[in-house]
This record gives sequence, structure tokens and C-alpha cells, in this order.
Amino acid sequence: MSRHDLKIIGGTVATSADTFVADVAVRDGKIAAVGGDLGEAERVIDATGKYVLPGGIEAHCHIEQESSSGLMTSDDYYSGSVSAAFGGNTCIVPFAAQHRGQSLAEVLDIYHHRAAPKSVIDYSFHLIISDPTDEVLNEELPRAIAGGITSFKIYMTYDRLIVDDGQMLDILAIAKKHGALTMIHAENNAMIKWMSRRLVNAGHGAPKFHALSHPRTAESEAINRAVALAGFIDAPILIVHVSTEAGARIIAKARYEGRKVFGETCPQYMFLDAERMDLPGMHGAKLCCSPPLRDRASQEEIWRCLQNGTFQVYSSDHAPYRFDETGKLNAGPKPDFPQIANGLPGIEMRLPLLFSEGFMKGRITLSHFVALAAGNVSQIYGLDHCKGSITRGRDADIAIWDPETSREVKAQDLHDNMDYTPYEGMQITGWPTTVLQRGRVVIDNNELQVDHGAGEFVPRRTIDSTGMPGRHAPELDPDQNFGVELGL
Ligand code: DUC
Ligand code: ZN
Ligand code: ZN
Repeated sequence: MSRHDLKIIGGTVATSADTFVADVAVRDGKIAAVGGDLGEAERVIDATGKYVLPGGIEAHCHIEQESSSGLMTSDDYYSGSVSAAFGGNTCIVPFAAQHRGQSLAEVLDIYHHRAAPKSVIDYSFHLIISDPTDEVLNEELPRAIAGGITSFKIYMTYDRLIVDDGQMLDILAIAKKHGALTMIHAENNAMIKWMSRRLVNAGHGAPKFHALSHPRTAESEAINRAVALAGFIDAPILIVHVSTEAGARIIAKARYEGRKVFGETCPQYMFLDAERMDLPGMHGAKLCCSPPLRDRASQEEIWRCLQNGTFQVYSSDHAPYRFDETGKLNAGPKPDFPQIANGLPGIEMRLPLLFSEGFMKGRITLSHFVALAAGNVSQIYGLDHCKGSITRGRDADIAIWDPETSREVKAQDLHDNMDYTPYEGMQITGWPTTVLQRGRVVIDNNELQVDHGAGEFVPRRTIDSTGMPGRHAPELDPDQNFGVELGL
């Protein structure tokens, strides 16, 4: 047998299903074998005492993206992807955001040009759809899906992004027809605007009031509506960044009923609370995100829903805006909270937080960690033909984690382009020490080993709804509606 390119020996390997001690052989960028007695290799990495896990897939991050008001995130595809890699990730799926009036071809072209020369790890995109014209729906979206962009996000809030219920149904119907997944930012726009106006008019414009302006019911009402609309036509949806127990319960119930509904939460809803926003001056702006931070009781609920599988996806929602005039304070030195850019950085901390506080503290198993880091995401977003598992034939995208390394989190040690981290001062045990992409070392000894543009675009497969029975409403069923065929 000819030599493998690489062998990782002696480590504890985990997939979403199993944990076992094994060697891993790599050839031509793919996992060639997993087991013992795998033969010779050009290069050997000794992973004794370490965990050999699939590289993380970060499926919700905003990188080199203009917000709907034109503000650019503080990370571009270089700093964002480097930071992701240091956090144990080998693939990112950021957003390519359509602003009203833009064609999707134009949007995708812009983001391909941003990512290709800079990203150090593999990447794909989700589209954000804010202008679902007939041409977008009937021609551009099907073309984008055929080209491997098999998911898109829509917003039920923000005046420049919001789609109304009818537009949502149009988008969901196209997604269903062509095998795509619709990600939904579910918050009730009117409730948020109503609260914000009253708070600001009463002189409560400080950052800490941002959390009050996004009531819990704004989230649960919108999740309920999204589930009802998607259920009506039996289209698959994923509710992103769920922050409340009430929202999680709606998702759990929908799944119990066999609806094609997935749920995502984020570390900020598990580790941070809104009381922390009560800081002097404008410092609370660093923690303004939407949905907002809640309280300690909800953190526990969100943890529970992660443990019990209500949430299949755990993402950073990295939306980095520096605490200066280029980011959080771009509307002036003392803006009222509605003028503060929404978002927190977290792409590098997502997995170390879950490894340390989830796996190392016994809240989740190692296999569950792997499922949340990469396995579930690869399945849900159509990447499981090439990524998400230490399995023969998949890309050799591997992160080796050392459970003995313990470090205090400091913004200055992170690799994003930010001037703060919300997790400053936390003691984190277990860090990725070596990261490989398609068998090539990306990070070793705390050093980046690849150049700008080493990552490649990954086209994704259409969404597999096998095992999620679903059924559309009787009014849409030709057996029950006088034979009317509505093309769904
Ligand atoms: N939604 C996100 O997904 N990220 C940042 C802000 C927002 O509203
Ligand atoms: Zn959102
Ligand atoms: Zn987001």
C-alpha cells in the first residue's frame, strides 16, 4: 500500500454518533481511513491525550456585509475567517445580503469577489432576501439554488429588510419547490417599534433599554406566525437565534407534530444576560444585539433546549461592530439605542465556550458537541457530502482539541478585527491546537500556516427533508379542495 499523506495517531476521535480511540489517515485532502494499523504516512501528528474532531462549520456569521443602513461589519473575509479558524472552524457560511433593488446575481458576484481572495478556510453563502420581486422569485432564486446556494434568510423585522406574510409565503413556496431552506429572523416589527418609540420619548435611550424594546412576546409571536405560514404549505424553515423559552417551546411543539422546523440558538443567550448592559456611558452598546440578551433564568432554559435537541444548530451570529465611530458609535458619540448597530462578535469563541462549559462540565457529550459544532449543520445545510464528520471520503477538515489547555479570554488574544469581546475574563478549558483543511495545516502552535485565499467556495446540496413527514393544509390538497392544483 502506498503511503498516506498524513496520519493523526493516538487521539480520541468523535463523530456525531460515536467516540473512540483511533488513528486517522489522510490522502489527497480526504479522510482515507479511520482505525488501527493504517500503514505508513509522509507526516504523522501525535494526538495522544487530545480529541480529533471534525472542523467546526459556522453557519451563521456576518462577514464583510453591509447592514441595511450601509454600515460595514468590522471583519472582512480575511480577519473573519482567520478568527473562525483559530476557534476550531474549517468552514463558514456567512450571508450575501440583497438590498432592495439589487439582483441576486449582482449580490452573489459581490460576495464571491469579497471572499475568494481573502478567506483562509472554505466557505459558502446564505442569501438574504429583502426584495422578492417576480424575477427574484421565479428566475434568480432557482438559479442560485441550482448553483449551490441552498438556503436564504428572511426578516420579519427591520423596515429595510422586512418581508410581509404574503411575501414570506412566496419565498417559502419557492424554497419548498426547489429544495432550499428558509432561515427566519422572527421578531414582531410593530411591537419593537412601538416599545422603542415610547422608551426613547420618555428619555430612556441608553443602551440598556435596547433589551426592553424587544419584548419576549415579539419573538414568540413571530415564531408562531412563521411556523404557521411554513406549515400551511409544508415548507422547511429554520428559526435562527432563538433567545426565549417561549420561542423554543413553539419549535419543540412544531417538531413534535412532524413539521419541518429547525431551531438555532447562540452562545450569547447561554452565557450573557441583559443586566450586564447597565454600564457607564455607552459601554452597554457592546451588548446590543437582536434578539436581545435576556435574563439568567432564560439562559438556563436555552441550555436545556440545547441539551434536549430542540435546537439542532448552535451558531455564533458573529456580527462584529467595533466600539468606535466605524461601528457601534457610527451614528454619533451618544446615540439612542435604536441607532446602535445590532450584533456581537463571537466567531472564535463559539466552540471553545461550548467545549469548556458544555462538554468539559458534563452538560453535553462529546458526540453532541460534534453534532452542534459541525455534524448537524452539515446535514441541515447540505454539506454532508464533503464536510462535518471524521468519515472515510469526506474532506480532511479536522480540529485537534487539547482538553488540558486552560486560558482566560482576552480580546487582545483573539484574531478578529474587534476591540472587545463579550466573554472577556472567562476561564476556558479546552482549545483547538491544530486545525487542518483538506489535510493541510491551517493553524498549528497558535500560528496561522496558510495564506489569504486558501479557502474555497463550497456549493451545497439541496435540503433533505427525509424523516420529517410534514403535510400541507387541506385547502392546498387536490384531494380535498375540488382538485385545485396550486403548484406546490
Ligand atoms: N440579526 C442577526 O442575525 N444578526 C445580527 C443582527 C440581527 O438582527
Ligand atoms: Zn437575525
Ligand atoms: Zn445574524
